Amino acid sequence: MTALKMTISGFVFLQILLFLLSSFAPPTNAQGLKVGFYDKKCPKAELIVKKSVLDAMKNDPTLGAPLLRMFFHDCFVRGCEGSVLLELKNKKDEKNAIPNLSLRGFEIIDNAKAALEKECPGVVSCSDVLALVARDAVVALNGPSWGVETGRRDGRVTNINEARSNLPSPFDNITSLVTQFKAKGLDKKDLVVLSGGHTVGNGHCPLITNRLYNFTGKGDSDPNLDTEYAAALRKKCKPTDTTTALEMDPGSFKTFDESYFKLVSQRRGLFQSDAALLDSQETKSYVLKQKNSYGSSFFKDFGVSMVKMGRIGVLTGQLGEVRKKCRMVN
Ligand code: HEM
Ligand SMILES: *[C@@H]1O[C@H](CO)[C@@H](O)[C@H](O)[C@H]1NC(C)=O
Ligand SMILES: *[C@@H]1O[C@H](CO)[C@@H](O)[C@H](O)[C@H]1NC(C)=O
Ligand SMILES: CC(=O)N[C@H]1CO[C@H](CO)[C@@H](O)[C@@H]1O
Repeated sequence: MTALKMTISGFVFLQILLFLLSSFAPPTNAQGLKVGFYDKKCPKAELIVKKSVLDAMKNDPTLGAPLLRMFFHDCFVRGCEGSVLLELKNKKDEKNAIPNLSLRGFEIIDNAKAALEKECPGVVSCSDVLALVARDAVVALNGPSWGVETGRRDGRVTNINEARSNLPSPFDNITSLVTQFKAKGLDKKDLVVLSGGHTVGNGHCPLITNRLYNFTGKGDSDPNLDTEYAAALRKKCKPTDTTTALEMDPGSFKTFDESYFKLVSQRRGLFQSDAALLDSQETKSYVLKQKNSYGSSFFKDFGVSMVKMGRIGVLTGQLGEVRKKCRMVN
């Protein structure tokens, strides 16, 4: 009898504790997100987006990489609320910030959005289009698929300085990368997993000239860069070259696979920020575990971390708006 009483009072205590905990937990708008948010409101939404991506990539498969990167840039600046798409007359928008360098594929977002507006006007946000496009681009590059949470609404602000201060730089060290990801609610595992996005696409010479020439002022190259690879890169990038594109994952730049981790483990990551993943125990051990496709968990991990990244600073419910055109606020 007393045992039963104890159990009941223990149960009630637990309930009260849970209630208190839940009422003190910080409100996260991400609770308004769910997979299949448009299933009833616009059943064809995901199909329409997928078609736009596939049509565009059929003509130009290299669009997959910048479309994936676009979502990362959107989420890290003000959250995943479509600010990366906005254009200001004075050009002081995120698009014109230095880190954008080579963002492209905005017309694919416009096409998808136009098709969505025809099907169900005013329903599907531009920020959700970015999230869906990122997944569809990865799938089209033979990478993993994942259930994309939707239900985001669009922000009304874009600011060139916020892109400068919120996007990690290719020159960043591990401490700085970890801190910047942490500030967005992402941990070391997310950092190393999402860096795997560099299995596709290009970087440009000026981002690595420092690694190739006079790294410490003694006419040397970055000791964290494989010497043979450095020599090959010097052939492509003369010291003053500002335009040449470099495959981040040579030979498989159009295929989303785990070869990025193999390269990083061989000290052939393109940027200092890629090489830096060998400088913390946790990220290093992940890199070493993924470098062989056999037993790699990268595909599964990537979907999990992309969903997590997609929750950064979202606007849901009555917040923000659903833009009619992605380049401007309503
Ligand atoms: C960890 C911090 C990161 C840094 C410092 C970084 C930096 C960069 C830089 C400098 C470029 C080359 C831009 C150019 O020269 O045109 C690039 C390209 C790219 N990044 Fe990242 N990135 C990071 C994380 C990510 C994440 C999280 C993703 C996506 C999950 C991503 C996806 C890409 C893709 C796909 C490209 C190729 C774009 C193209 O081919 O146009 N990056 N990144
Ligand atoms: C990493 O970078 C930060 C910011 O640039 C700098 O303050 C710090 O000294 C660097 N840490 C190491 C270990 O180099
Ligand atoms: C390398 O850097 C050192 C120190 O900054 C400088 O004195 C020297 O002129 C540089 N060499 C070249 C080839 O740029
Ligand atoms: C796509 C895009 O808008 N790129 C811009 C990036 O920023 C530079 C200036 O730093 C602009 O010239 C580009 O047009």
